[in-house]
Amino acid sequence: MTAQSPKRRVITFGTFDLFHIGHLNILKRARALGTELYVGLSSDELNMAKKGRNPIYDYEHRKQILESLRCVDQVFKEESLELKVDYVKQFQADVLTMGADWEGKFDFCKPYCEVIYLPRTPSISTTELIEIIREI
Ligand code: C2G
Repeated sequence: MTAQSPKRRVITFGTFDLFHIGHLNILKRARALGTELYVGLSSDELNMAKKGRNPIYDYEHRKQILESLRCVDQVFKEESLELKVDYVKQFQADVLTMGADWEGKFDFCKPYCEVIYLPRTPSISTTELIEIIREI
């Protein structure tokens, strides 16, 4: 009977539209912080609220892509940016992690879980990809 490593639930959030290497890197880095990774995937409506546009890939499409990744254990719908603490409690997360563009923005979750900001992958973003594709 091998000793089970203690569960360490990691939670992260995002839209993950036009899935790219920056998204994959942050999810792999997030998973490496613990033993399970829960991803709060922004609803189409939340993306409209956050970014003023609908995502290119709708929620179901984005969810299927994330659920196919080995490093992701569960995907749930992120309905609002204001529900972070609720989601941390709901999934009993030990760690909340986000890319460093969110540095400091989720420190209010520190009483409930560890908060870690990870380096972003340089020079790629969904917004840039949309602009490049538009110019082609
Ligand atoms: N990311 C990254 N490197 C990039 C692009 C994105 O590390 N080149 C990270 C972001 O820092 C974020 C995650 O990938 O942690 C998802 O990015 P988005 O889909 O753009 O998510 P965002 O719009 O930041 O939504 O409640 C929080 C929001 O839902 C986060």
